Amino acid sequence: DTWRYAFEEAMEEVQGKFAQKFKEEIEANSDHEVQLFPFGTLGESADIMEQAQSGILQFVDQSPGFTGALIPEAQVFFVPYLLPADQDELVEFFRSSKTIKELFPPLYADQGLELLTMFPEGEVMMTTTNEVTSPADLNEVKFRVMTNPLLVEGYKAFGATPTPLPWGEVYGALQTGIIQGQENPAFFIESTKMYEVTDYITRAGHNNFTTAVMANKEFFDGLPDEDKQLVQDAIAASFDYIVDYQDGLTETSLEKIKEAKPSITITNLTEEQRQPFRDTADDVEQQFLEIGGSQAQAILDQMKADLDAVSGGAAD
Ligand code: 6CS
Repeated sequence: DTWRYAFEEAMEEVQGKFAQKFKEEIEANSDHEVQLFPFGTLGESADIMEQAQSGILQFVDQSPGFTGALIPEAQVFFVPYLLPADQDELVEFFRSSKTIKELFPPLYADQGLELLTMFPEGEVMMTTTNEVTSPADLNEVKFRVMTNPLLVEGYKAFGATPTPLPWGEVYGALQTGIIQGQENPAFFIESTKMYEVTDYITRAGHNNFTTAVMANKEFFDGLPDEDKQLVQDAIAASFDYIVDYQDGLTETSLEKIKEAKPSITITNLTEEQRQPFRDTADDVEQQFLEIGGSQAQAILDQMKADLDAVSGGAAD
């Protein structure tokens, strides 16, 4: 039989690399086949999510940036400066997090989804048509965000005018001047040529891009135990693979961008310049508690406990 798996990126981008590894593992260890559907083949992120919920797809990769509209608790990933900047700590968090392994699965199950894993895709950077070194520079900047209410609040707090859009509309909207900024990890800015339609890349260190892989729950529940194990083993192997794959990816992607567009300005904000962005975190966290669903407080508390555990208790 054939299992259908759709994701939000191209075949050679991070989600595509993960999916290719998953396919390879499943096909090497069973008679199942996995058919991959990269971005654009079945629609936008919201479309592939619907298809996975209805069982047309068996697997889907959708990022909390979009899932937050469906599962409000998933918006926790948009409290700025919550995830650690240190890569080892970050990976350890994703490996060990009780929030991800125990608290989120029932919330995804309520939406007909078996949450299989979450993994990081890299430090998020702003790309804009004007230079940004402070929240004042974002004043009047129409800034594209994924369709997630807390991201809207976060960019309001950063001083911008947030504009939620599906991914497919972003390049054109920048090109025609409908928006003047967006955020994404460096590999994605490079592969999707965002640098062609913006002139400044700003690193405020406010977040890392989180994504999630899920199965249709009815499909997964109906699998024999050995196939459930097969899927879980393939996911674990793909997680290890994608962490290794991303080693050094941010820096090589920034180098490629500089080569393709020597006039680009890449600014890594100093701690002092980051402070006013950082100062918004408490308010955004407060808003998460208001709009993050009935489990918001429990999710936030557990997330902080998980983060404390990987930072040796130093984080707040
Ligand atoms: O910004 C977005 O919408 C997209 N960014 C990434 C890194 N992956 C998929 C998502 O659709």
